[in-house]
Amino acid sequence: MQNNDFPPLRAPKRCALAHDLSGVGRCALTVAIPTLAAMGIQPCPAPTGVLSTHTGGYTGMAVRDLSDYLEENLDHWESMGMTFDAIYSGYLCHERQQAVLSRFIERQRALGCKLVVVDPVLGDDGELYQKLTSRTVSAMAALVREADIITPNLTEAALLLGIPYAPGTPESARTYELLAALTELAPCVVLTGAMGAGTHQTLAMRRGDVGYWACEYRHVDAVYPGTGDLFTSVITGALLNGQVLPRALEVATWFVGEAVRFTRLLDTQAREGVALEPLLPLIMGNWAQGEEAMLHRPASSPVPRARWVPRG
Ligand code: PXL
Repeated sequence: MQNNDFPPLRAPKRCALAHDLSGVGRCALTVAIPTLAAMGIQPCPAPTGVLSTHTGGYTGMAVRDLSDYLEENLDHWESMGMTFDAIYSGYLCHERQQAVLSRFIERQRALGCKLVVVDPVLGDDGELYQKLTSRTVSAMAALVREADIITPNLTEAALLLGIPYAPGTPESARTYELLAALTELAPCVVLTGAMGAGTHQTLAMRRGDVGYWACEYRHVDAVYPGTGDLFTSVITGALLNGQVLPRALEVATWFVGEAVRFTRLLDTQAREGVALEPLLPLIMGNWAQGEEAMLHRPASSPVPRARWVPRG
């Protein structure tokens, strides 16, 4: 390799990852680690638990809650003076992990950590994931208050706000109200799975905004677990690479769409998640930290553009 083939000589940014390690059924760490690494970020996993499979669409899985280990892991990092550019959390194996993570976030912020992403992994389609309880919901409702960005789906948004689940988000006045309520929990909200008449959208709003960003995507009639983890991983990687929020929204929406469409063609079991591995080159090579540098290769589908929807 010639010297000038190297990327710019700077150490990769570090992201602490508090998610479970599920061996089969791509989600959590098995999605976040490769995605962030492909985006030029160093993933530092602090597992919340280990499972033989994720809990959606499988039964009888082997599970170990790693709450004690998680605390030791984070304490060890801190005793070495480790600092992180970002902290990104997802699935909690026990509600007591909230206090452990909140303390870690607080101490890392004091050391200069500028980005805390909490994906409040709780459920989908109006249902809590199996094994989670109302105590997990309360713990997550506390943890999101430590975040800079939260990325709920509509089910998780309803659970966090304690309101009934309403599939779809029809007209913009209600969407605005829902996003504004979520920005009272965290300064920035990215909402997935919004549906209106015939359109599917991801949405983003910052606290105090008088509108929100909406990014439309082509619906595919297939549901894969772990797409929320993939989406938030790309959002996190894009923000760490210097992208602005609407661009991060566009790239994450596009990449998840590509993964879903590709996987659909393979005819694999939905519960195995999206076949992410062959698609990683699509988000590689963005070390140049520029708007368009994100997309190393021509996209097979165009990257959607986010639209600003002013308050109605
Ligand atoms: O993708 C979210 C997720 C993460 N981790 C575990 C899960 C799920 C969703 O079902 O079961 C263990």
